[in-house]
Amino acid sequence: MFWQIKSYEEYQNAYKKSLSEPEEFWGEIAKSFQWKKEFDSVQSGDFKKVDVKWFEGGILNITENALDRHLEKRGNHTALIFEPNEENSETKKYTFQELYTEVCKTANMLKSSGVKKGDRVCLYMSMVPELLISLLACARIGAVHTVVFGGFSAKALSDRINDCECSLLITNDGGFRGEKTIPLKEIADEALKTCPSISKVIIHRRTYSDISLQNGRDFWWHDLQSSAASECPAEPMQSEDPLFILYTSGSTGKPKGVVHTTAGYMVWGAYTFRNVFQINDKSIYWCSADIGWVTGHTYLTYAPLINGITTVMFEGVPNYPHPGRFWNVIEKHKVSHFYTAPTAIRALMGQGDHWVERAELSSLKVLGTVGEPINEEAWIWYHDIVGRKKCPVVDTWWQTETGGIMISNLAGVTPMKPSYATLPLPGVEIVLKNDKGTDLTGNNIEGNLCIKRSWPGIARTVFRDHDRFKQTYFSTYEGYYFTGDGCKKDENGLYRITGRVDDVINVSGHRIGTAEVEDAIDLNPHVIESAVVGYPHDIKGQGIYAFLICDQTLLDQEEIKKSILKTVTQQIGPIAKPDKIQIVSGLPKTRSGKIMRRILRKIASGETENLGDTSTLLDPQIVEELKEGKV
Ligand code: 7RM
Repeated sequence: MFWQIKSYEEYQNAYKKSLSEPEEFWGEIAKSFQWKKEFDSVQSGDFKKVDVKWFEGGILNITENALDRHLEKRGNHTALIFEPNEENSETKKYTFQELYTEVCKTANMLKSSGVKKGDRVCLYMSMVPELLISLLACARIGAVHTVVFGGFSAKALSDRINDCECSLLITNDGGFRGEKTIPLKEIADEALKTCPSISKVIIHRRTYSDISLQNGRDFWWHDLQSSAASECPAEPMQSEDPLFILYTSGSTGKPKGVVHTTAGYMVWGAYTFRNVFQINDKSIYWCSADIGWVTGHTYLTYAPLINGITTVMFEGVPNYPHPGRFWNVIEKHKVSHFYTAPTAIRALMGQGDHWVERAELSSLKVLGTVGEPINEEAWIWYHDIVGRKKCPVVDTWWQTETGGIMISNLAGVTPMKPSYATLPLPGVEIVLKNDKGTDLTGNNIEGNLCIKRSWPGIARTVFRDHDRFKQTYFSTYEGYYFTGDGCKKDENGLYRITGRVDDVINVSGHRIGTAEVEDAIDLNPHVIESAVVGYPHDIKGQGIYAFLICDQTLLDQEEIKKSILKTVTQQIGPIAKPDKIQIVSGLPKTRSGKIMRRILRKIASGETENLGDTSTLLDPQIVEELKEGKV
């Protein structure tokens, strides 16, 4: 592809041009994709009005770019390799031609189930090929997919379905995840008790678990899909038609339904993928993320297929049936490009080098990380032990809202530095600001990470709540997209993301809002008040620490704690369970009643000195109790 950057100099030129002549720069790149009708204008709108549009006037379908476009020359090339949970059961492979047929059949199944362009379809599934196929099938007919991670609870699922009024749900009977079987259909049944918009459920059979089917509502995938026609014309979509909604947590309120549109997302994902990973036609690429998160959307599903390369999908978990599983998968499928999260790297690092060393990993060319800051020790282990010092490591910073990678080195092309995401991609104009909103300039600075201009992949809105979109991302610093992350710039101008500066906790690369966890905990009848903060955790990056004021009806603290964990699991899911719970008699509040989270964060981190100014507290004594408190 002419837009693949091959040297540091080319990177510098591309970066400069992307800012000085953005229309020409992105216009040329976008033309290399397949359009039913080419766009009339490249970009309009800005971050003041928050009305960004890309490639207006264009008509396309993203699945024609991911599938049809490759059929003639690469129809027999492997598009998807599925590696099941059980190490010894059979892997499944799909060529581009086979994947195309499956997507068309599934699209026809959705159509005959009544799904129309613009309808929202919820996917609550485990990591099986049919999940990836379902995403593409929705896109094929212009339905908007909204994937809910299979680890979320019935309540979390129904909240999401109701927020965007999905008409159809696709799920599995159950999902395999390591030693566990997740009863997806059972959880979905519970959720659907409060989801009036859902009129049909399609169940893909995976675990053969015993489930009940509701007459007239529930249908088996294999009954409907096998008889569907194997050609399905791709729905003509406007560039700015919505492609998907994905819920993500912020510092306040319920998770937001982030909306991505078609053309800009496609161009951004494909462009960043090829350049960051430096793939070629023979690349075999494995992204270990679950499709329930944005990484699984952009870099497991869309970007690799649009680039016509093989994507590997793994159903299981890193340590099942043993801590060498990841490395065995790489060996088995001759993976050349591997993309995972720091939390997995840290967990596997702790299992000892022999698990890595006994696998034959010579196929590896590039290693990537995403989701949270990677500490230097984990970076070096990944580079030296997994990559045998031969593979560049790309540390890719981005967010659900950015659609694709924003800051990263380009593998083997631009400089790398342990724990640094390094340099912005073309089109990404970074500004670091202090809390007062002043731009910080030069090198050796640290501030709040903002982006000054729009790029093709940015989310366009929060579903049916554009004000919240504006408020959340564009009101802290007017005219700028504020990421919620802190960032350092070193003496050479390389960027290092330091973590969230808002009330979002990053647990194993999963974003969890403290307010969301507090709201869940507060539903427990024993709880009077709660405050939740993050604290450093060796494996997860951050852990969840809850301070609770409880009533006196349950005297056994262990009972209370158990009950809290149950409440959180019911309201959100096991991923939001606090790692530590401290029951307290009061919280550090100012006279105006605001909880001083700064103090709680320090106490949760085990920092009991230098708590800063506590004189404004209503009851400074409480700090002493918290410091001494038992967890
Ligand atoms: C892709 C994804 C976004 C948040 C983001 C950061 C953190 C992601 C990195 C990172 C340091 C990285 N989307 N984050 N990548 N921090 N270095 N390379 O994770 O919406 O789920 O999370 O994740 O705090 O704001 S996300």
